[in-house]
Amino acid sequence: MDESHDQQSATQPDIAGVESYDGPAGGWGALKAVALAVRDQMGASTDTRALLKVNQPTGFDCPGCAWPDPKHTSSFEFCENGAKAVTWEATAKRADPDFFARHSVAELWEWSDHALEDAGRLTHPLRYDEASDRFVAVSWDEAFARIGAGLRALDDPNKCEFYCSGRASNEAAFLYQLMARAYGTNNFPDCSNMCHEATSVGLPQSIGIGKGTVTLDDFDACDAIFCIGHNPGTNHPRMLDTLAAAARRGTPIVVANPMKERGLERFKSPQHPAEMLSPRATQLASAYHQVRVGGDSAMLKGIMKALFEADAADLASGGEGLLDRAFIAEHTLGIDELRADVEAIAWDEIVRRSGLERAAIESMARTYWSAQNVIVCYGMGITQHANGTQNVQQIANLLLLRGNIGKPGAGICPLRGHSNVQGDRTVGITEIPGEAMLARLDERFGITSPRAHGHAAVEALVAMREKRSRACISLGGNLAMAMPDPEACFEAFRGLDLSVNVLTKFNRTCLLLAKETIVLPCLGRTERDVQAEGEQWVTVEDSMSMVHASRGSLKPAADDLRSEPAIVAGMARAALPDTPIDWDWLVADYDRIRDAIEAVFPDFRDFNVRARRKGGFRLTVGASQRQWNTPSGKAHFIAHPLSGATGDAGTLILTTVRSHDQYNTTIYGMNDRYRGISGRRDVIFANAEDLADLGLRHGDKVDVDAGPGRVLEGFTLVAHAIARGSLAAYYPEANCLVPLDDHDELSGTPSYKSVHVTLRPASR
Ligand SMILES: Nc1nc2c(c(=O)[nH]1)N[C@H]1C(S)=C(S)[C@@H](COP(=O)(O)OP(=O)(O)OC[C@H]3O[C@@H](n4cnc5c(=O)[nH]c(N)nc54)[C@H](O)[C@@H]3O)O[C@H]1N2
Ligand SMILES: Nc1nc2c(c(=O)[nH]1)N[C@H]1C(S)=C(S)[C@@H](COP(=O)(O)OP(=O)(O)OC[C@H]3O[C@@H](n4cnc5c(=O)[nH]c(N)nc54)[C@H](O)[C@@H]3O)O[C@H]1N2
Ligand SMILES: [Mo]
Repeated sequence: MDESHDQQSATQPDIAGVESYDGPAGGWGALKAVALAVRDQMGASTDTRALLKVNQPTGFDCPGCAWPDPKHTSSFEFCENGAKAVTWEATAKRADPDFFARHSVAELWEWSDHALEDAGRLTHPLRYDEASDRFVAVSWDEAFARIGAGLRALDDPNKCEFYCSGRASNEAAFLYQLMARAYGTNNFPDCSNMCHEATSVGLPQSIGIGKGTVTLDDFDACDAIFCIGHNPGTNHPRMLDTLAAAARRGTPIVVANPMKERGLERFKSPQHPAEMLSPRATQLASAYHQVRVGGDSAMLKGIMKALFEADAADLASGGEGLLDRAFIAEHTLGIDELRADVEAIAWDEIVRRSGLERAAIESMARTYWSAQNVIVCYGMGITQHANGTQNVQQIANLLLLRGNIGKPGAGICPLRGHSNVQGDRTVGITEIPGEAMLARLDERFGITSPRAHGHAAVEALVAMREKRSRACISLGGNLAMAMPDPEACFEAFRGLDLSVNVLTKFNRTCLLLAKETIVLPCLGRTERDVQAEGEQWVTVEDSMSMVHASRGSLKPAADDLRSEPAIVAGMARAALPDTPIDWDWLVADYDRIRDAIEAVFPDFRDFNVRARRKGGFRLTVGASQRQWNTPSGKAHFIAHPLSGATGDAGTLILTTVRSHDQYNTTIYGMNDRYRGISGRRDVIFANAEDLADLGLRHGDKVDVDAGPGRVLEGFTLVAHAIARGSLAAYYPEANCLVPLDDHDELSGTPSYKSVHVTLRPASR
C-alpha cells in the first residue's frame, strides 16, 4: 500500500532526503503519519480518545485550521494535520521545573525549534533567573505580581505591546483586549497582521466586510472553483473532502500556484473506505496553472481582460454579453475605471509578468464565464506580498464582474490561518478600533478606552527595536520567529523591560531575555477547564463566520495550569488594581464574558443561547446578502496599476512556504511528504531550466542572497515543479531574507512571498 515511489530521474543525482512522491494526498500515508504522531507524542499510556472528540458537537474545535465542519454533525472528521496538532498538544512529554533546572538558557538557545517545543507541555509559571541562567518556577501570585509591577512601572501605556496569536478563544481574546484598553492602549499586534490583513483591509473597500462570503453549502451549489495561492493538502486538509466532492460532481477546479502541490492534484479520502482500498484517487484540479511567484496581479488582470474581450465579442454577435450587467448597475461603482485600466495593459506584459501563456489565461477566463456560480479561494500566496491588498481586490473585481458575490454557490473564500484568528478580530483585537465599539465597551465596563490608533505587528517590532516600546505580552504565538528579519526581532525583544509569554509550549521567543522575562503555562483546547463556578467551554469563529462552542475533555497536562481567560484576569487584576472591572467574577462563569461580548458587539445577540445550539450560528456577513457596508452602500470595482513580479529575464523571486510537518513556527518533524522531502528542511526548490541557465545543478549547495546582511547559507537546491523565475524555501528558516520594512503599504502584511534574490555556489 505504499503510494510513494522512488522515481528520481536518471539525470538527477541522488540527494539525501529528496525523492519524488507520486502518491495522492491523504491515503494510507496520512493514516501512517497519524499513527506515528500518536506514538511519538502521546505514548501508549495516554488518552488518545482526544482524537475522537475533534470537531464533534460535544467536543473541542480542532486547533489545526479554521476550515469549518460539515454542520458539526459528521462522524469523525479525519485530518492528518489536525491529528498532529492535537497529539502535539496532548503529548505525554513535560517541560517541568526539573527540565529547566537541567538546561540553562545558553544551552537551550542552541537547540532547534523542533527540540524546544518537543520538550513537552509547560507545567509551571516560570521566571528567568539571571544568576543561574535558568528559568525557575514561581507561584502564580508571584508571576502576576511581577507582571503587574512591570506594567505599572511604564510611564505610558502605549509602551506595551499586547500580541495575540489566533488560537485564543473569543472569551480569552475579549478579556485580553479589555485588559489592554483598560490599561490604556490599542497596541494589538496580532498574527492576522502577518496573514490575512490584506483581506481585512482590502475587502471592506470592495464589498464592505473583511471576511469571506461563502458557507460550506455554497460549495455544493457552485459550478466552478478557483484555488489561488493556497495549499489545502497541508494547511486545510479537511477542505480536500469538499474539493473532492465538487470534483466528483464534475465541477471544474482551476488552480493557480507556482508549485505543483499534490493536495491540489489528487486525493484519496481516508473517510472513504472504498477509495482507500482501490488504486484510484480523486483528481482535484481540472487545470493547474503555474503562475510565477508574484505574478497574480498580472494573471488576474489577464483573466479580466479576456473576459472583457469575450464580452465585447459576444455583444457584437448579438449575444447578451458575459458580464452581469443588471448586478453591476444595481450594486456596484467603478466599472468604467476598471475596464479602462484592464484594457490598457498589453497581453505581452501580462504574459511576461504572470509567466502564463495568453491561451492559458484565456482558458481560465472561459471556465470562469462558462460557470453560473463561481467561488474563488485564496491564501497566503495572494496576501503575503507588497501588493497583497491589491491582489485581494483584483479577486473581488473578478467576482463582481459576473455577480458572483451574494448568491448561492458563489463568493469569495479567504482561507484563514489560525483556528480562531477571525474570531479574535471580531471581538476587538484590532489596533484601529471603531468608535461605536469603544463607546459600548466603555459604557459596559465604566472605563475610558484610548481612541488613538495603536501598533500592528510590524509597527510593534519597530517600536520595540527603537526602544519606544518597553514591554510585550503575548497571548500565544512565537512572535520573534514568525516575523521577518529575526536578527532585528531578537534585538527588539532583548531590549525590553518586560516580556511575558502565555503558552502551551516553550519556544524561542521565551529565550529572548528582557529585564523581566516570564512564561505562563496555559490549558489547551483539548483540556477540561474548571473555574470557580464549574466547568467552562469557549467559542470560536471559523473561516465562514460560524461561531460555535469548543469544550475540552482531557485531564489538564499539569495540576497548576490555568485557562487563558483566567491568566488574563490574573494579569489584569495585578496591573490594574483601580479599575471598576471585577475580573474574577467574569472568569468564574464564561457566560458572563459572553454576555459582555454581546453587549459590545450586537451581532452576538442571544450569544449564550445560540452558542449552545448544535453547530452554533453564523455572524452577519452583509455581502452574502448583497448588503454592501461601504460608504456608498455599493460594492466597488477598484483599479490598481499592475504590480508584483516584473518577469524581467534573470530575476528570481523566492517565496516561503509551510512543510507538511509544521504548524507555523512549530516544527513537528523534518518531512514534507507531498514534496518528496524527508529528514531535512535546508532546501531551495527551483525550476530545472532556471538552474541550467544559471549553471547550477540539482543537489548543489548554494547561498541565497537577498541583499546586504541577508544571506541564507549552504542550502541545497532541489529541482522541482515550480514556475520559472520562482524559488521556494521553508518558513521560518528563510525569514532572515525578508526585511522588516518590506511589506504591503496598505495592510502592513510582510512580503514573505516575494523576496528578490540571487543564487551562488555556497561559500562554505
Ligand atoms: N498543518 C498546518 N496547517 C495550517 C498552518 C500550518 O503551518 N500547518 N498554518 C495556518 C495558518 S496561520 C495559515 S495563514 C494557513 C496558511 O495556509 P496557506 O495559505 O496554504 O499557506 P502557505 O504554506 O504559506 O502556502 C501557500 C501556497 O501559496 C503558494 N504560493 C507561494 N507564492 C505564491 C504566489 O506568489 N502566488 C500564488 N498564486 N501562490 C503562491 C505556495 O506554493 C503554497 O502552495 O494555514 C493554517 N493551517
Ligand atoms: N516567512 C514566513 N513567515 C511567516 C509566514 C509565512 O508564510 N512565511 N506566515 C505568517 C503567518 S500566516 C502567521 S499566522 C504567523 C504565525 O505566528 P504565531 O501565531 O506567532 O506563531 P505560532 O507558530 O503559530 O505559535 C506557536 C506557539 O503557540 C503556542 N500555543 C499553541 N497552542 C496554544 C494555545 O492554545 N494557547 C496559547 N496561549 N499558546 C498556544 C505554543 O507555545 C507555540 O510555541 O507567522 C507568519 N510568518
Ligand atoms: Mo496565518
